[in-house]
Amino acid sequence: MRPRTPLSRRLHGRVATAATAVLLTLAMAAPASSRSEERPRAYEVTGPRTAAQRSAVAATGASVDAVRDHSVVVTADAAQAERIRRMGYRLRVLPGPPDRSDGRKAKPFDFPPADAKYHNYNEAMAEIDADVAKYPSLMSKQVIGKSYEGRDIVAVKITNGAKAAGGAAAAKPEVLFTHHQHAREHLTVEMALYLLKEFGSKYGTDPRVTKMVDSRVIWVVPDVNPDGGEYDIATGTYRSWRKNRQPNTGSSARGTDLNRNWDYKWGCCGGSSGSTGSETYRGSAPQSAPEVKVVADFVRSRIVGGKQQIKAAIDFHTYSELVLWPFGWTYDDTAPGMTKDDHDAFATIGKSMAASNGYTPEQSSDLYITDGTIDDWLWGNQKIFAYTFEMYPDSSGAGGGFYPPDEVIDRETARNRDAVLQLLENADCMYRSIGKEGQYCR
Ligand code: 3K0
Ligand code: ZN
Repeated sequence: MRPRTPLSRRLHGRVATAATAVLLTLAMAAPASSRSEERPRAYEVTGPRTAAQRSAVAATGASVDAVRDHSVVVTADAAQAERIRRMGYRLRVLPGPPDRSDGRKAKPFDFPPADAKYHNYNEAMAEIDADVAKYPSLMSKQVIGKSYEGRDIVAVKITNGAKAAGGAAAAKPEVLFTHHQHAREHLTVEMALYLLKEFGSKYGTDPRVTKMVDSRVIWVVPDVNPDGGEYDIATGTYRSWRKNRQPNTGSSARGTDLNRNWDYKWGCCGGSSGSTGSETYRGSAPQSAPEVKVVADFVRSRIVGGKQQIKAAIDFHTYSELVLWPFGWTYDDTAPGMTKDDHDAFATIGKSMAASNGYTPEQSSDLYITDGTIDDWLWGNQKIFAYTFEMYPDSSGAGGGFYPPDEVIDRETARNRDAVLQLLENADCMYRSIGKEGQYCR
């Protein structure tokens, strides 16, 4: 394994503070339904220190939601919690999602009143349509397929001359931004809406934005998991839902973890679960989740003349403030399909992006082993330099975990502006970052 910044430094500030404890206590006022025994619950697990120990915790089928120097936060059902306990670790139940009702009732399928600035599915689609209507020469929208429950999954194309089919746009390096694979990670949809606004409104005045919109094709898929997202907010009380909403044959448990369902080393390595009830259920087969198939087909459709046009990508998640790169299926830095030069280019640009947004850069498997993730597929199968950004907050405490208050949306989306521009600027030759443009890009 490559040398790493000491964990204690990387995790500076991630340990719960007294203020956090107060907030957590207040948040205990969450309705009983979110704390019921049948539902998975959030736990702090004290003891795991190494990636191997964290992978063993994840292999129970719990999702590992945050990593600290000698503990993790997981979402686990009772059986998974018991297995983790039997490993000798101490578990502490964490409060359920916060109550943001402000004492008022939320509309069905809407965010609670105190988080009204978040966009539900219809609001996000309306915002996208408004942006496309406002910047018709820069943006166009495509419906690339449907979710399990029949919602449109859309891709927005941003480039000067976006309406032109092929032609001038065909030669431009393409970059993909995907959002909201995990239902409860709503801040990622706001990130997508920010990108549309930024590229539309700053074109012609901001030189970096203008240059990228002129010379790249930017694809934004704002909502990969609309069914899961809507389910998460349907009752006015956050449900902490992660997966999609597809039924599973022979089981009452619904949902596939989309980020374990991609067709590369699917289920290979103990980084996902074969149990339908698990938070990291990998699905019945690679791409068995319609949402994954839709996005994968879209990516494959960008192979023109035998060449994949998409050169780089970011898949946005929350939380932990991380910049991650592949592979997740192995601890090794280099592996079949990942040369030293590939790894060095990933790491160099990953670290540079992290320097701008203050996130922690590392290989995905430094956290824990995963398999069937989008990044491993995008790189392993399509040779697209794919990163995962885990957005704000850095810990499960004061920042609100998966549910940061809507006051942070503007700050935490704009925080990634420079990193996104850096990726776009590097996309024509990622190997330039390691001084090997001549070898790889001529
Ligand atoms: O590539 C990765 O390591 C993905 C990390 C991601 C996941 O799918 O486990 N973390 S999250 O579920 O907490 N957003
Ligand atoms: Zn996620």
